[in-house]
Amino acid sequence: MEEQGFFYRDTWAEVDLDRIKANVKAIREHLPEDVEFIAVVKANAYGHGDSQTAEAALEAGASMLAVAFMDEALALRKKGISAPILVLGASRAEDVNIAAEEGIILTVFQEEWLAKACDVLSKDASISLHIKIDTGMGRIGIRSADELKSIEKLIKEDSRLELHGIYTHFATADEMDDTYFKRQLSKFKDMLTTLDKQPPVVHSSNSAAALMHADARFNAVRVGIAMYGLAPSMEIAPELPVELQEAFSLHSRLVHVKKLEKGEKVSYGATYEAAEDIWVGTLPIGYADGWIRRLQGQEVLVDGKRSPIIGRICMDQCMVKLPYEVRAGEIATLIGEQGEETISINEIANKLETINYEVPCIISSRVPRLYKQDGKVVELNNSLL
Ligand code: PMH
Repeated sequence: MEEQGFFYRDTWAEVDLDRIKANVKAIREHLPEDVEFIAVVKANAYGHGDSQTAEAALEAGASMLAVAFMDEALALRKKGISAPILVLGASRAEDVNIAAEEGIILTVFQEEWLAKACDVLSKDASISLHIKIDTGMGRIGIRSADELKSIEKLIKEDSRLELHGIYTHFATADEMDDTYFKRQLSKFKDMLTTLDKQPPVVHSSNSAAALMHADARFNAVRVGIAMYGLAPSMEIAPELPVELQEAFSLHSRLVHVKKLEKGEKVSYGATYEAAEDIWVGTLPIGYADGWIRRLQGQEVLVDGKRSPIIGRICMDQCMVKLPYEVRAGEIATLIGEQGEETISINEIANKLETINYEVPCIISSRVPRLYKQDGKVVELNNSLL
């Protein structure tokens, strides 16, 4: 058995935990002290690594974690994370005992679900719940005051259930026009007034709202994207009150370098033809790593220079046009800084006509993650070995 976490391929992602901590601290400083920071670490912490990000965020001032579904919460428990974890998405009522055993907080948004969960829950078990209100996102959540009252009553009547929180989610907090946002906020406030008693944790804000809308903070915020150093949208990026630093970078090494003569072709379909004699490098990264075929033409940094990907991107490899002859073994930076140049996650998102959230999420688990803290590598995670 090899040393765990080692990797044998010349492609890896780096996650700068100091930057995640700096982002959490910068956001925290912008919030009143009594507002709890819920670190959103779903989807393997937006591709950054769930437990590593969770630990960094908790150290920097987060007090709670949020994930999308129970498996993600259980994965964090397995990795020794003992902080409160809220499951934001739907869980199966049949699974409440597992959540109860592991101290995982579930989201409730249906009366029938709650009734079933009560049936299933062991006599001596107890579980904390957050009620989700749908104020206009149209995804999951209670939509009427009557249903909210019934759910509150059911929870109050069962001593095994603790109403720990209530929340909603905004659809347009990352836009400058706040008309729809205000409508959602006012609906949430109305729903809160129908409660007999407000639970300890009331939250509505994602990164955008936490940073841009002081009136929507209540006593906790759920921060994802900003913690990773990314702006929630290009529209509000120039308006953000805090300085954020991208924590994720992606690197590979040239495994082969050759000179192509004018007229020679590259990759599947032989669609690229050298217009003159050129130097070409091969990188061991491809669409199975999340470096998808749409990234053909995107530049990578080699020797601090921008070098475009030429020809079709293959499953595990792609080719770049080098500025001049470069030794095999040189590092190619696909996302991040090299010399004077930077390729940001936003540049990749732009090329893919998508949002920055999607970029680190799609870099597949086949790409090992290397964690840096205080300028040193502190952990390697290779999901394959
Ligand atoms: N709360 C909920 C319920 C979420 O779904 C998300 C992100 C967040 C908080 C954090 O948002 P932020 O990253 O903008 O700070 N959810 C998603 C999603 O479902 N698709 O993209 C982001």
